[in-house]
Amino acid sequence: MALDHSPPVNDKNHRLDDFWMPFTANRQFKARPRLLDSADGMYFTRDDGRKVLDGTAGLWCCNAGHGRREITEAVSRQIAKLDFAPTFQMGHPLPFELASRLAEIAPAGLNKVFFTNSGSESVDTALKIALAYQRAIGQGTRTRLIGRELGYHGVGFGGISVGGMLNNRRAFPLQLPGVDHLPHCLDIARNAFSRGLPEFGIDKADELERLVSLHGAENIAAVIVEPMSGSAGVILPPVGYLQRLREITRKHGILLIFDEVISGFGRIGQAFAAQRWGVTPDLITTAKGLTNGAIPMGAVLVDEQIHDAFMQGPDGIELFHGYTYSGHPVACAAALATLDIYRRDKLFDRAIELEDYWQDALHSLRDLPGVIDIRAIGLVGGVQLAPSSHGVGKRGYQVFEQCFHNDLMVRVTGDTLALSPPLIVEKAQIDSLVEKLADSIRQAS
Ligand code: PXG
Ligand code: PLP
Repeated sequence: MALDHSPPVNDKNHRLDDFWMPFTANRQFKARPRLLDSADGMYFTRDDGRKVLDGTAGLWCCNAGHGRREITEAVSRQIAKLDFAPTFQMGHPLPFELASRLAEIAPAGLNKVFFTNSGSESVDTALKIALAYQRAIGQGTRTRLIGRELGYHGVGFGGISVGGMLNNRRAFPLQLPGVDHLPHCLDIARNAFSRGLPEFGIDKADELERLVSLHGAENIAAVIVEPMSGSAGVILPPVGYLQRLREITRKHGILLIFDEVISGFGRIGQAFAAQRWGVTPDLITTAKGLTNGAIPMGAVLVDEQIHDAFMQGPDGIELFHGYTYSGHPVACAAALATLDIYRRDKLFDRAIELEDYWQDALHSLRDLPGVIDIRAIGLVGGVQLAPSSHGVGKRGYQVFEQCFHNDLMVRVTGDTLALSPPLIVEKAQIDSLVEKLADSIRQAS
């Protein structure tokens, strides 16, 4: 008779216990859960039936709003037709079609596409392509990577190494070697309550020259920045800053990577922030809005000259990198349907059309208790509060909870409330969002 080695069956009711939630205060959440049940358009519906206005496009991803029938149907059709197909030494039509569609909306030249499953994977992929490219062109000493303080580039070891958010790094001190950081561009003393891009801070880009003088350009592979920092609380690039970074990187043969996981797909009023601000990087990382959040997928857009440098060597695999699910058929179907909606409904234009209205609405909060800065552009905004006497982040979290109580979903990072509604938002919903946020700030103060 075989011995039974199976572990004892859990006898507790583990309804909420067993899911170790990401980036969550698990114990607080499980004591007072916030559960969502369904979603449609601009609203989530909670498990108790209450409707919650989505002020954040989920986690910055549902740019076309929730429950888009075209996406649901495309996904259903595709999963029934071809649930999976390998893309290693094999193929199926959809990722080729999707890559061409992305190349059409990408900045000129960035027309080669590598598929991933998330923003974190896109970042790792872009960093690896940058390193491998430098070797491919005989610049193998270029191994250093440069990120920026307060940057967020996902949670892979590459991403946290070039990222600059302390809490995402401090428990994992062994990171990639050879990484430096530019200073961040948050300067409330000089730029508080700016409308649009802040005036002061172009000089922060000159720090790159200092790093070049320190290490030698011949040792630096790439610089990665978010054109607009999302996670750290909507930190906008000072006027001229991105142009300056581009000039310095180009002068020294350093690749420039824009991490557009949040800023991509219309958030700033163009397909990519690169286009809105007229600066073309060498690589762009994306995810989130690519599939409207419906199915996980990311993509790296690569300048064709970089891609072509890999296509020069002897026959064989040019880049030893890829994911089982790179170009997954169901994700591709979701992305193609999403791009159709963006184009048909001209959703990228909406962040421009609504920009003034959005800024006026957010700036109306400036005299509320504790508000020390408001930053807004396109359809994204940050409202920064002074920390309370109980410590950094406490007041922000209180307002976040109060917002949810008032049926509004926002994001909080430290004491900054971040807002990024779906691009389908109407003016009346902007009014409602700002009113709920104002009430929540008052109630929490
Ligand atoms: N780069 C950037 C610029 C991001 O914003 C990632 C990479 C990582 O993507 P994935 O798909 O691996 O999560 C991101 C993701 C928030 C928040 O509200 C931001 C992100 C994810 C979750 C929450 O701050 N950004
Ligand atoms: N770990 C093991 C044991 C694997 O076999 C694989 C892929 O085959 C991976 C990790 C990587 O998984 P993915 O390709 O989904 O990133």
